[in-house]
Amino acid sequence: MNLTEKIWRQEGIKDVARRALAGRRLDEGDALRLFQVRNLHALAFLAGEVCRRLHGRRAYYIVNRHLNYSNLCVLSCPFCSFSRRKGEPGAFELKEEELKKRVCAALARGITEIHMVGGLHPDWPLARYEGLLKLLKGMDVRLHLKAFSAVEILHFSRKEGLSVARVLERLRGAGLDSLPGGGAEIFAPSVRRRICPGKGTSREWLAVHRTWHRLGGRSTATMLYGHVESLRDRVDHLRRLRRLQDETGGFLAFVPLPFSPANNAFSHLPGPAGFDSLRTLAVSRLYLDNINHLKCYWVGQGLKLAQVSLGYGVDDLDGTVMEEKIFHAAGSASPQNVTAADLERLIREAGREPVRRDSLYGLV
Ligand code: V47
Ligand code: SF4
Repeated sequence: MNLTEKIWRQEGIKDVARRALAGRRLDEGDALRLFQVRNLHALAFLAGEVCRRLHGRRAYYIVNRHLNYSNLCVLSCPFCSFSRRKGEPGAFELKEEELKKRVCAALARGITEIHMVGGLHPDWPLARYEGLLKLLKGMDVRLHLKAFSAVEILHFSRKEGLSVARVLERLRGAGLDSLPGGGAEIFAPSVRRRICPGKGTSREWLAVHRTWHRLGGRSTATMLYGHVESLRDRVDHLRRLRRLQDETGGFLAFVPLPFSPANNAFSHLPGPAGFDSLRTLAVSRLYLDNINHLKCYWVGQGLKLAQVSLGYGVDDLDGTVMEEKIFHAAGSASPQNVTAADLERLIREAGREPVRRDSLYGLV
């Protein structure tokens, strides 16, 4: 018996490890057992092997810019440090001219994607969001517009009295290319009631992505972990995503987001340990056998942990991001001026081959 097998036996996961290596689908019980593993090396080996079969030595990054049009929000999720009410200190709404200036500077730095989200704005009509998309597309038709989380889409649909499908069609007509994965949080209703009351159900979040996928669109999925949820809740979240992906195949990547505790109503919680984050990434890689890419969002995880995560099943570090507000409002100390060269160096130092990708994982 080699050392790896010995560790699997010690951890009681030899059968799960064998199934994973044979390319067989793991069930929820398997995922829960993997979440309880104490020796991370056992998971690194397995998730690393699955990642290698999918992507070889390649690890992806994108030259992109995040853009928040406003932080005004009709909700006040207790984990959120970003949102403000009208007139509150720190509240902002970017005028079209300001958005244009930011995107113009980013285009000069070679971005191929804008990732644009905001709070649930109390007043703006759908036409305003259509106008933003048209404005950005007008600056460079090749620019990929990844915008509006499922929760924003639901908000637009309720405010306008339009179906989700109609809202998505109108936004696509204005230039929307893909949906980001925000707002998923944790799907279990008992957790949602505590962390994001009023935000809509998991069914609604999944229905927005299902509708978008049926329209031929692609999207990403997230999970906000490390607050009040249990490991069972995480497994339940992954299960619901895997089921939808079996149905539509529309998710490009999964992005676990670590809860950041500064400046919000959950600041008494510590946030997940690095150990927990690596374990969560590895289990996600092993359980989500139908989502091709696993992204470690370095802004939330920190650059050093993001680099280490490349040994735990991760094949994508997201991008240059340029200006990030949501995690920084919640205490992130990640730098705001990371370049493509920085990301390439991190990836190379981890023994992987850096690949600059576009938004659909084509090579740039
Ligand atoms: O929807 C908010 C989360 C999301 C906190 O799709 C928080 O590729 C941790 O969705 N601590 C926005 N998380 C970011 C996001 C994202 C990021 C990178 C890539 C992609 C992608 C999506 O951040 C929100 C919410 O789920 N969030 N506050 C917090 N205090
Ligand atoms: Fe608003 Fe989103 Fe923050 Fe909740 S997480 S308060 S919906 S911006």
